[in-house]
Amino acid sequence: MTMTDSPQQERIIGERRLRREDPGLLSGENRFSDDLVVPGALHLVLVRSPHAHAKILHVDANAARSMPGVVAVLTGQDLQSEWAAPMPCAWPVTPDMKNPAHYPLATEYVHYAGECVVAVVARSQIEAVDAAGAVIVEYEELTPVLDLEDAVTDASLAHEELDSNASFVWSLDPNPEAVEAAFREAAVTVSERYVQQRLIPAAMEPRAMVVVPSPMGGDYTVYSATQIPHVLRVMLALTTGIPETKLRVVAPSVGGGFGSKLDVYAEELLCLVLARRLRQPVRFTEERGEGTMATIHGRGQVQYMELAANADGKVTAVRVKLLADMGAYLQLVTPGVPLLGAFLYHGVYDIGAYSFTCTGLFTNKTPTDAYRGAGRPEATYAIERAMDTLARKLAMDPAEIRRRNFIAAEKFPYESVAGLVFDSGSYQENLAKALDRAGYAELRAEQQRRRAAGDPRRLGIGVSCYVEMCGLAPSRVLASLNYGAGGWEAATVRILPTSKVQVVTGTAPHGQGHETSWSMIVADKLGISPDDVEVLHSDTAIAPHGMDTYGSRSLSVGGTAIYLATERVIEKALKIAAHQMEVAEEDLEYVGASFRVKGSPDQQLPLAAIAFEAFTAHNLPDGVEPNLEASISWDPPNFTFPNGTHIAVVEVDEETGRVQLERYIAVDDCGNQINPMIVEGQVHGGITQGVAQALYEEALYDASGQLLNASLADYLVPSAAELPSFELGSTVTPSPTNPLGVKGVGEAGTIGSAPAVINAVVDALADLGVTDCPMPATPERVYSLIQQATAAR
Ligand code: MCN
Repeated sequence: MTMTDSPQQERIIGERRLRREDPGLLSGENRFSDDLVVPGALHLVLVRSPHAHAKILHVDANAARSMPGVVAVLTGQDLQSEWAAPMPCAWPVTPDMKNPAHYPLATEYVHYAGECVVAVVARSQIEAVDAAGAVIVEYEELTPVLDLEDAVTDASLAHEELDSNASFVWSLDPNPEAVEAAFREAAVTVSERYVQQRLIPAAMEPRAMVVVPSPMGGDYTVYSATQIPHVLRVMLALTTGIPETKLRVVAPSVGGGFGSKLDVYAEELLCLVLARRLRQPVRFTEERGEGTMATIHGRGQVQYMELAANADGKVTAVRVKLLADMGAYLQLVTPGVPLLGAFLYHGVYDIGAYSFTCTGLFTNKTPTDAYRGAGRPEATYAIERAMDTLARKLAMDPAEIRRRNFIAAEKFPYESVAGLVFDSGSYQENLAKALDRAGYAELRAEQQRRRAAGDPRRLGIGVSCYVEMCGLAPSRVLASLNYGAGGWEAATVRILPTSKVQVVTGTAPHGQGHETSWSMIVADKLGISPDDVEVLHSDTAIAPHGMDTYGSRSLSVGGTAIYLATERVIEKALKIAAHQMEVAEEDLEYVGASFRVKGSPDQQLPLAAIAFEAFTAHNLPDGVEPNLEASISWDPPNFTFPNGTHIAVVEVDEETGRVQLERYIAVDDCGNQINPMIVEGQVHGGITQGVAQALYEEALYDASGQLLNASLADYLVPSAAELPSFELGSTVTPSPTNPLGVKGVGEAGTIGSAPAVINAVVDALADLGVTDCPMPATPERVYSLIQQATAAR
């Protein structure tokens, strides 16, 4: 049976249903990790390194130990025997990748400002904070490695035991001769350098956790604001030596993550081993300023991007060299982040020759890791900015140069030069719809009018077309990339005796509305109300199998697993119905939550009756087990490839350098949509994060490696007030990768938006001779670009 087998049934998939999660989240009724009341819980506070790079000479904890309420003050040395293994990096991208041992507390050296050095445990938070202030650590300061390009050749080393700052070099160079030939024969080439500044994730809920040991010891419940309860359980077991069966991980309500909670953090490990050692619950909640240094950072790359093209604008080759800032240590998937973009630097264009090399480098800064889009916003930025440069060199309209290079709709499934198979898409249609929605011709006319009139409010129009790979799956492909886990997802669907339905999913939502979406998938298939479907998740005791939520995988992998499990439940119910009605299975059809005899709609048996029969098991056919339940683990055959066109319209004030985002148009193709309202919400949030990178956000360090904007008063996270209403549209090319025909959407907005905005800023100033604008396009930066361009004329 497929979705199209039951046309008479009322469709729930595709409805704009309000998220059932929101009342609890918005009213304060839901409980987040820090809200959990755990009697007797001790409080962990960390003494962190004030230096970017230093040797620890001496720790004096005597005064702190004797302070009121203090239970323990422990150094890295004190806790070293607790660890079965160092902190995990699950993505060793090359066999010779350098990965300096990383323990939750530093022992000999510190490698970034904010690294944990001493754990202070006290009966109250305030007592722990006071005692932490009394710990004296003597350091010998060492030269920090801070600049990514300098790190390549720098005599200083971020890690004293390594012989260079490189962690790995990873290449994808399927046909070097073809690339050489294309550049040799090119009529025009583009050679650009782009900087992906470091970004600080700013989820509404900071990281928080509490570990509760069983009264007799030996079993532990770990509550954490994490995106990955399942992966975390495995990693906690491997790192502490506690058997996995003795660990239950629960992610209560989680207030956003954007990739930053896809990690195994020192504080999670510390709370667990301290609970084991002290036989009491231990909790930790980070302060916002602490989080800006101790939670991973995003991006942090320098990109050298080259295009070869012929005279009519057809791109013949793309060559990329990337420097990727790992920060001080490799966190869970740090080295893999650039690889997630490695296959996509030719974007939506049909290109014959491709070369990509990435060097991962250590610096003495906060470790980087996955941040919304992870590798794909960076790739899209590079190709989309370079395409605009090419258009300018050829005096061609940016939309026209894209049209000439798109992968044609009839070429799907399309085997890319980088070795991927793009599932489906209609890139021309995305562009046409977005241009139409924007009123592109009128915008260009208005731009000319303002230029001719010498209007200081310059208009800029930026186009960006993207494709991404998400739904991180086929486990075999992940194996070929050396990724340390599979890409499947698990689901159980069970119909209870009273015909209410329980869904157990391995996904771990933290703002994506899975309870709503998953209930819609099941309700649509069963012909019941979504209100009768309960969705259970994020607790390894309830959902023991799962690969969690990241990489816009949850719907295309986890949602599909639920769809397939529901199908299996119906298949079992069909057997029972046929037996009860004394007809052949082939003579029955499933419509409106009932099995009915084909051609005799009056002869029917409701699913509710079968659910009760399956429970009493009084009259089941031979060989059919009691209960209506099915569990599956689904491993998709391919990634999904969402795509789209985004257009930003900005006004740049020539007199102040201020950039105002006037309009934002996005046409996205995420295949069939389960809930268009959730899709739009995801796109809104995603666009906002990309606009934030383009215009506002950047982690700034001083020459000694101190983070200068470590508070939300200094680090500019935009609010609704900075943004226009987004104008959204969609194209639907169902993905053949899964039976729902869906592709992910959780990161799409972030991937398309930063290049659209910067292309618009550069477009506004292009007639002055401006060809690039580094991110973020702050008024100061834009103003000085205008001054330099004007002076050079
Ligand atoms: N959806 C749909 N139809 C589609 C595609 C998606 O109805 N064709 C719905 C899904 O059913 C789901 C939601 O959109 O309810 C997102 O689905 P999906 O694209 O599969 O992404 P994930 O659920 O795997 O979410 C991960 C993604 C990532 S990688 C980041 S980062 C991110 C994001 O989601 N972080 C978020 N969105 C976020 N939203 C919030 N509020 N907070 C975060 O931290």
